[in-house]
Amino acid sequence: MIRYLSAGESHGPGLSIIIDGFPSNLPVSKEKIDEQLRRRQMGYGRGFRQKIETDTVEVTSGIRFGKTLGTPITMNVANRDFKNWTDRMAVFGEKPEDVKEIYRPRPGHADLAGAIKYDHEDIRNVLERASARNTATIVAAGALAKQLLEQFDITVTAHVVELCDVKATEFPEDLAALVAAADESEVRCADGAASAEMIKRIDQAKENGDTVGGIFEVIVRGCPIGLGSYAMPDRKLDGRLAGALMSIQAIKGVEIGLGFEAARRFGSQVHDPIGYNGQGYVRSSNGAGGLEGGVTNGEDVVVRVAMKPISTLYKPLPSVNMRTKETELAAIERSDYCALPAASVVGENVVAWVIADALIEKLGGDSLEQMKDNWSQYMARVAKR
Ligand code: EPS
Repeated sequence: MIRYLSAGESHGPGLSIIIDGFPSNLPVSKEKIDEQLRRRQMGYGRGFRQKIETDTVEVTSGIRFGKTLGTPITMNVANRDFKNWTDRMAVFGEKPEDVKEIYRPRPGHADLAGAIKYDHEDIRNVLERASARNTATIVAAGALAKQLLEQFDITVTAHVVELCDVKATEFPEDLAALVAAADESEVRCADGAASAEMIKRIDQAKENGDTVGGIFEVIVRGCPIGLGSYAMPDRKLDGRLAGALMSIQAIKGVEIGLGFEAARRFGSQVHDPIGYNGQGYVRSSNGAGGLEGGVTNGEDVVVRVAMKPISTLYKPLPSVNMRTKETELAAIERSDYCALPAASVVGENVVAWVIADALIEKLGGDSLEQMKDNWSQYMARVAKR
């Protein structure tokens, strides 16, 4: 089992994550972690903040000479913007007299419930941690997970399939071509025509002081049969994926394979016939999205994730001043118009984390060498069935 604890405020000194349970002797590239952090910062529709930040990771434990030790790994990502917030976000000292407090919660944000739950007058105390800035640490963890999965030829990729009312309809079937096309697109959408339309929708939102969300798809290729389990609800891999993805800021829905569409069809149009090709079991379709009974079935794991539009609106919705109880417009915090392309990168890394967790659970092993031995043995058994 791998686990992590993360910490950090959006405009505080920085973000941290401590990871426990990674096997020893895994070669780790800092560049590959920084690359995922860089991808997370990209995308059309981001606000001014990304011009300030160039996220990179500083590792302060758990890695020696480029390999994991099997001990807790600590990673830190500095907030470059903190230098502009040293008075308002000071860790110690008195609150400055002129500090601008926030009393008007934004509909859709954690502002209202958070301020009541934790007894904060100044909503900044809530939004700093609720902020999607924190996804930088999750991505750093996912980037590490990806490096473990690479050792077993398991790849995780993501692309945007819908943005507001625009749907991608034509994208390459070949995975490498799909990824290349998504990488080319400013909205990470592999359908060129839809991409252009999506950009227009973001411009429209920006002009109207509004925001847009959408749907991205994550594809895991190379998963062996047998990750996760049907034996206990909390061991089901589909539940674990959905839980992890739903924990990303602004995510409101997750579907696996056909997802909600399966509910509209007869069973014969949903389930994937089983064949045998002399080497293993094969399917002629993948409506299950690679998961049956909470266990991987050897097909691609396919997950689609819905992100709501960001809740900070430059043309704000009505809210209530929590001090005076008067109806006022919600507060405006500097924000993005659309963070869907970034969310797809976050989702990709979160899925990598969950799959790595399931792989470690399946193969056991305190070291990479033990994992590889167990992999060979398991794959040999699978081949005999
Ligand atoms: C966010 C608001 C914006 C985003 C931020 C998430 O930050 P700021 O208020 O500093 O402009 O840019 O996302 C990031 C900083 C990031 O790195 O993803 C929010 O309110 O959630």
